[in-house]
Amino acid sequence: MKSDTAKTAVLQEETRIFNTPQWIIEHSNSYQWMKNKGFKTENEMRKWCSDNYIEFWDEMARTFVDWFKPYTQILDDSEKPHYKWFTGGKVNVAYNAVDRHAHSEKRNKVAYYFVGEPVGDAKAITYYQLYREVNRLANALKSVGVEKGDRVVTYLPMIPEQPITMLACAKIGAIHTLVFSGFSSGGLASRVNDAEAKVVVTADGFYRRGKPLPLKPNVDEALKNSPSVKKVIVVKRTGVSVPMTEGRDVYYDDFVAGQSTKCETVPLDPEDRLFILYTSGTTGKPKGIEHAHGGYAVGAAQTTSWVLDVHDDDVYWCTADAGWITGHSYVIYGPLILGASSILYEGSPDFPDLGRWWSIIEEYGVSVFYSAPTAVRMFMKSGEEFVKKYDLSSIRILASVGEPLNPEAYMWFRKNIGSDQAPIMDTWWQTETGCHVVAPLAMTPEKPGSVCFPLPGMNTDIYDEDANSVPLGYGGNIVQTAPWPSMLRAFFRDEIRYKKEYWDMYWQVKPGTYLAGDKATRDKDGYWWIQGRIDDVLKVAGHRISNAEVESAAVSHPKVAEAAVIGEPDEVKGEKIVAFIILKEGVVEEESLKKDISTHVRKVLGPVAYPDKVYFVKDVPKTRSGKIMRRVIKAKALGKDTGDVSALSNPEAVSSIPQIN
Ligand code: 6R9
Repeated sequence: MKSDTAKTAVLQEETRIFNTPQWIIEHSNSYQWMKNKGFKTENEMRKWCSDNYIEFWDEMARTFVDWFKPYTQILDDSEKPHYKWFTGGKVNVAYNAVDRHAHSEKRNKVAYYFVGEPVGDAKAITYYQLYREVNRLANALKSVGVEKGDRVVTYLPMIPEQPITMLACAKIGAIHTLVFSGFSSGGLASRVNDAEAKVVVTADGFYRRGKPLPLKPNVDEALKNSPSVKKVIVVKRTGVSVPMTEGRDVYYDDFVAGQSTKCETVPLDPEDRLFILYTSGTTGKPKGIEHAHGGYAVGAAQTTSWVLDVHDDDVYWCTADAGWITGHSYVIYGPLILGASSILYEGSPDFPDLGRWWSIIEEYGVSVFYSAPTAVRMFMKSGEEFVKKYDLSSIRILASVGEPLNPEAYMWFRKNIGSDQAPIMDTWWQTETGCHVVAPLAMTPEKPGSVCFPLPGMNTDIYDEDANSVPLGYGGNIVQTAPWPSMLRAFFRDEIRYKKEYWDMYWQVKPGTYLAGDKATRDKDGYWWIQGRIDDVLKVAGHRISNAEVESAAVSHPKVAEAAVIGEPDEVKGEKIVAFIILKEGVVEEESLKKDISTHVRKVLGPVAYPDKVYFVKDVPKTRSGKIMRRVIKAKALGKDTGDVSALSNPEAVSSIPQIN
């Protein structure tokens, strides 16, 4: 293997540090654990937990999860790269998320405050009510022949039937596969067919920006060639009339009518699959990532407690759609396993106006709020007017996921939503990792834009191409050097790709090293900075430059709301930096401003990062979870085929990207 001479260097050192107020630190779950164990410093604790990860995860597995039968082995690594956790035990995530609370003093505690998009359409669902609904649906699914290991696809908006369906599947050992309700029929069809789903659960329609939109017709279109599907269950959400196929389609209310509110929860092997979640690869068909009941439950619950610091008396809100891994781990399983009260919001952040989210925080007294950089930048773009109208003083902890939270966005989020005191948990992780991997804890002094350090129990490192850990001040590939409980178990029916994508890279040198597919650097203090996907990294005049860093520098220009950066092939420099810029509201597009933005980036990062070309655009293509699709932008800008765009939330944005060559 060729040695990696062109390591990514840190171009800009962040000097600002924010310390969390002492009362928030002392109140935090991770700090209390640290004190009980007698660790003196955060570093000492993080290091001990990762060095002794098997002992650590054993304690976490016993703390956060109830086992029908105790496991006899914590980790079985005899079949790398397929690891097994908690072998010999029996478990079910649905028991942990619902049954046990419904039979404890929490039975009348609110599990979800459902907030529909139409203002005033809201209801609270207690753990006991959730338990009864899950049981009814589980019985109904059994009645149509759904068995352990069968796949059930949901194609639903963010309504209570979403978690109910997931939990009903888990309860009987069926495997759920969520497909974003924003996906087209083509995206749905490929997932239904790859998973060979027996049942699809959907809704007649959903509300988006005040309008009821139909959903069921997409399902009919998608299922034209899906022989595996025997039943389609349709939740009445908007009441629009939809075609129903005789014998196949049934309304949800009719489906569960008359079913018992009691249903046995099946004790499962911890490795039995809980879900398959498809993530879009850069090429080819989407990858079906498999997660297992036991380890996933431990990782999701432990990080909801330690990183998001959710307590029993919190009202917690993660704005992610359930169809994204963030929704699985931090809207559904993590908070439910802890027995927390969460908000489940159906609609968009800007309906009826940009104050909707803030009004919900005020009304319900939300204390832990988990969102994404794309949302923060959207609010930044339109100013503080709507934020100022609401009392957000209930917020104690903020968190972010999905893309780098640019320092500028960090500052805005902290000041305007966090009352200038709440720490921001910028959490780096993936569908594949199942739970947070690199993130601050409440006690961590934060640098804006940094995801801080690998979490306790994680063995995360940055390698060069020869599997050497890079020194401070340099960057390389993010790797996991040891397994962790909530790790992916396999690709659904694609062993070759599973090995190729994650394990082959370092197999010869260090077998069992997981390649995450992202680049990161560590600064001189050891703080981690995510540089973006390996494929998105720019190579300018021999220097590797992260798109994330250039984008953050552009966003720190006072007139810029959002930036997407790509490389254009250049005979001299290898690549030229091209920036697509969304300006803040009210800013006039002037030629001179383009130069001004490039000069600003040069001032922040140095001459090598100078954007040669700047274009103003109205929007950039993004995934449903708010990730900028640089692959698509680059293809469009260079006049190439944009490939599969089924995962985009705003396909129309593609046409606003100009061809540049
Ligand atoms: C949870 C999730 C994973 C990819 C990941 C990385 C990017 C996620 C990030 C982040 C910078 C963060 N990513 N969190 N980049 N800072 N805090 O997003 O899962 O949809 O599978 O995407 O998202 O590139 O590799 P998933």
